[in-house]
Order: sequence, then C-alpha cells, then structure tokens
Amino acid sequence: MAHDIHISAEFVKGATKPEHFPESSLPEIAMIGRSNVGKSSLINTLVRHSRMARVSNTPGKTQEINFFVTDMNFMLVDLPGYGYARRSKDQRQLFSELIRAYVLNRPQLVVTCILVDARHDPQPLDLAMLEELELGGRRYAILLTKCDKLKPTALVEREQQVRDLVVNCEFLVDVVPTSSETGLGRHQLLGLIKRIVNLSS
Ligand SMILES: Nc1nc2c(ncn2[C@@H]2O[C@H](COP(=O)(O)OP(=O)(O)OP(=O)(O)O)[C@@H](O)[C@H]2O)c(=O)[nH]1
Ligand SMILES: [Mg+2]
Repeated sequence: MAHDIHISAEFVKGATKPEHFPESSLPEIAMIGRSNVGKSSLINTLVRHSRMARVSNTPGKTQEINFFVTDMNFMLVDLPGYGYARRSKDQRQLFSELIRAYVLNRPQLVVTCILVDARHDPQPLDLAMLEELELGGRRYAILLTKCDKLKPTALVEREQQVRDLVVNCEFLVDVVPTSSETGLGRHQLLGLIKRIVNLSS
C-alpha cells in the first residue's frame, strides 16, 4: 500500500468579487461543479478535516469563492456550485461573472477540478464548463464524485464513458474516481496536484 500523504490546511478568506481574491503567489487548485456534487466534502477529505470547508444538504450553500492555504505550498479553492435553480435571471449567462473571472483569468490557478457525480451522465453545465476551460486553454481534471454509491462495474463504465468523451481534449490532465466517504482517489489526486504544482514552480 502506498504511504499516506499528510496535508493540513486553513481557511484564508472568502471572496465575492475579484478584488477580494487573496494577494498570494501560491499555485491554486480549484474545485468546481454542480451544487451538491461534493466539492466541499472532497476538500475536507483531502486535508482530513471534517468541517473545514462547509458541507450541506442544501444546494447552493457555498456562495463565495473560499481560499484555503495548505502546508504543501499551494491553495485549495472551493468555488460556488453552478446550476443552482433561479440563481440568475439572465439565462444567457451560464456561469456567474465571478466564476468565469476566476477560472479563466486567475494567473495563480494551475488546475481546475471539474467534479461530476458518478451516478449520472455528465450534465450540460459540466460539459459547458469543460468547453470553457478547453477553449480558454486552462488545465483541468475531471473528478468523479460519490463513487461509493456505485457498483464496481458501473463505476468502470462511467469512467470509460467520461474518458471517451474527452479523448480529443488538449487541456485535460486526468479523470479520477473519488469518494469522500471511503477516501477513494485521495492519494491519486494529491499525486496529480503535486506534479502540477512542481511543473508550475
Ligand atoms: N455518499 C457520498 N456522499 C457524499 C460524498 N461527497 C459528498 N457527499 C454528500 O453530498 C452532499 C453535498 O456535499 P457538499 O460537499 O456540500 O457539496 P458541494 O458541491 O460543496 O455543494 P455546494 O457548496 O452547495 O455547491 C452532502 O450531503 C455530502 O455528505 C461522497 O463521496 N459520497
Ligand atoms: Mg460547497
């Protein structure tokens, strides 16, 4: 068994506008995905802290961009969930200006993790976010969440479906099955983060 990676983190700040993003030069790893997909839970699992990033049963709980500094020289960034009903009256705007400003323009951001619920087909908004990042030339990984809820064969099929979907994508880093319940994918994800952080330093 691979040896455990220890990492600890603490909350830096929450931002509701770009002017409030922290002035730090540390590389940033962001978690994005539909409301309730498990972004905050996965951050807590990575740092083995049950309540650092807020977790809730109410979709749309995380409304600001939350920055956490780790002791491994990078920041973890928890983004607001997208696709929360009636958030915006403007249907032309798929993602909030805040999310767009962050994922497309933030210089410190080295990889955006797009979280996709492993129980369902990737949703139109997931594909739209993937396309934004691909067209914007920004690196991203796809993390399948809540994999503890699937039978092994169903999980293999889901991972293959997603890999087939992104086969021609240039800026995709990897597809990683995860579970915040069992810790599945934690080691792989931390390894991926370490490689990218080292590349960018
Ligand atoms: N079984 C299982 N449940 C999970 C997992 N990850 C998250 N959940 C549950 O899913 C719900 C939503 O989790 P959150 O981590 O709050 O999701 P989020 O993406 O941060 O949600 P917003 O901040 O509202 O966008 C909670 O009830 C979690 O306990 C997982 O890996 N397995
Ligand atoms: Mg959250």
